[in-house]
Amino acid sequence: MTRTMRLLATASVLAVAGTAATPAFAAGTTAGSTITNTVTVNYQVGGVSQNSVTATDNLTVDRKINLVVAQLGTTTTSVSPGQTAAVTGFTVTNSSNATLDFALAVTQQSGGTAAHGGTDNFNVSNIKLYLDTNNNGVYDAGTDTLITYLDEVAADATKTVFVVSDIPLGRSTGDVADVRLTATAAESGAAGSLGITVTQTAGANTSGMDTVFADTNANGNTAGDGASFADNDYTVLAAALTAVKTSKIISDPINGSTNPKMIPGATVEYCIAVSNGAGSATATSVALSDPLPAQTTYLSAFGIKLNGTVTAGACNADGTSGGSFASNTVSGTLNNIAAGSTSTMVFRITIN
Ligand SMILES: [Ca+2]
Ligand SMILES: [Ca+2]
Ligand SMILES: [Ca+2]
Ligand SMILES: [Ca+2]
Repeated sequence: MTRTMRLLATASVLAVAGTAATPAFAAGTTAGSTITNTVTVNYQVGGVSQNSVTATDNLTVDRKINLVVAQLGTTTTSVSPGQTAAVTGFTVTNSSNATLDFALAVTQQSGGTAAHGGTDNFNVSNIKLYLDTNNNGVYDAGTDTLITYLDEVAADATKTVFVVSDIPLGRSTGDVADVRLTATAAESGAAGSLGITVTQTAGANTSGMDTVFADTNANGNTAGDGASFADNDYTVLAAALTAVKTSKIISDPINGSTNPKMIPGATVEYCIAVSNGAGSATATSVALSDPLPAQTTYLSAFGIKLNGTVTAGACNADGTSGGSFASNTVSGTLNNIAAGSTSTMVFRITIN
């Protein structure tokens, strides 16, 4: 062969047949899968094509463990003191190239900056985790499933986990409780049970499926530990009710309504003014109960006036009749009291 012919032959006989690995997921080729790459060598002798020669390489794709826990939504959960089943949430994304289980744990912060900027100053109680079973991003009692871990999460899948807890009574507006959800990669094991915690392969690459932790240090996390956490929080919006009870003399049997005095037989008007602080939650079902002293007698002719107003600290005569008198006790339920508002209950007695 001439040099030119030899170069042409060299170029033409090396047809390489490769099986390109096509990533099935953003997380990459599925762990444990085999990539087979075969080369075919064609050649001639004396101008006659000979049987080709092939060579094959098989490699096993290793497992890259990556997961990200993030807070669900962008705002704190506003809660009332004593509220039960208060919901905050997280997403858990399996960015690994394998199906995994995830162990879940909730921890509470003590002090420090909460997820939305306030300072954590209380803990919630009765914490439960629920999976967003119907995938609508909202906690649905009776539909979403109580869980302690995430089972069989496919590569690239994201699960929404709700933290449902109770808020203690007695907290004030602006109090914050931060909760942290930590997910730890576990072997998928059997469906319906939590596998053992995933461990990294130590030392050199093996011919089998090795495991590498690829989780990062984003948002205060520790890189390369096969776990991820995020924080979310509850912020209290309480009502700030105050009550002021006043009395004024209306008349007496001697002076009538002109400079009346608090003598026996005198008529006295009581006013209970209930105020809700500015920036507070609306107070509902505001029920008043006022047992009368033995030295007084309820004046049924006047009755009970509810939902009146106050001007400069003095109760106005503008309520509407309602309430009840039973067992020597005056009772009434006021309309909802919004932030910065005041409402009254007014009744009269005579002095025995
Ligand atoms: Ca706390
Ligand atoms: Ca749901
Ligand atoms: Ca499992
Ligand atoms: Ca980590």
